[in-house]
Amino acid sequence: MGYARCMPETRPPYDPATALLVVDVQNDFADPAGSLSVRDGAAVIPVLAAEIAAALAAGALVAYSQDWHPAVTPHFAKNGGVWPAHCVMQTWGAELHPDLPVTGHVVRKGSNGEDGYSAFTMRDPLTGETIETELHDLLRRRDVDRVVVGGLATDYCVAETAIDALRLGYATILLRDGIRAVDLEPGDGDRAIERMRAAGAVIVERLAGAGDEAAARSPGAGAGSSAELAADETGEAGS
Ligand code: VGL
Ligand code: ZN
Repeated sequence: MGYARCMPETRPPYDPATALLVVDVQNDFADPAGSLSVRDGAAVIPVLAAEIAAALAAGALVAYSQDWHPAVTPHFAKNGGVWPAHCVMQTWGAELHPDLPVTGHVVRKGSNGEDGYSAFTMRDPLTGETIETELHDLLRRRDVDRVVVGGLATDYCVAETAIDALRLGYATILLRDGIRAVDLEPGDGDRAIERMRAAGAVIVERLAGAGDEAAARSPGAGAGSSAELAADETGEAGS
């Protein structure tokens, strides 16, 4: 999908038909003391805070996902799954990080023992059945046709959310500065970004705060105006 098709120059980065999806910015992933802490995970918070402010200012919807597991679930290694216990409902680890501004709907996933990687769908690990969360309905009711995705972790919940969004027909923009990877195997995060790109996601550094903070931190790497972004990304998206 070409950038021009999903974001014509006449369309601003955020508008009322766009939703910013903030994936799993929870203590267990974002805090170094969390049980499944993602290296540098808290670095997504200021980036996403700026995106949230820009989205709200433009009348875009902001929705948050929250991994929300029972204490015993086939998702956890001790119960036959693959992960250390994390984001157990009603515990500190499951709380959204205290520095994250939360203004919008929170979608919880995994509470009935599902593997809830995507904010849109959960998979019952025993039956293999796919179960929808309320997110697609929520976006449809608001006539959202485009989503912007950031959060944790690049190689699991962010990737599954972005790929589900594309499958459901949403133009999908990934905020590369607003994601971090678990990297169980080195390179997993980069491979996940390539999977999202191949599925049709448009990859940008960020949409908000570009040209000031971003440019100051890494000269030349910060995204410029949205027109400049459009030019960059038309080539990068490869259509
Ligand atoms: C996640 C592993 C297990 C994530 C959730 O939020 O990326 N990763 N559960
Ligand atoms: Zn989980």
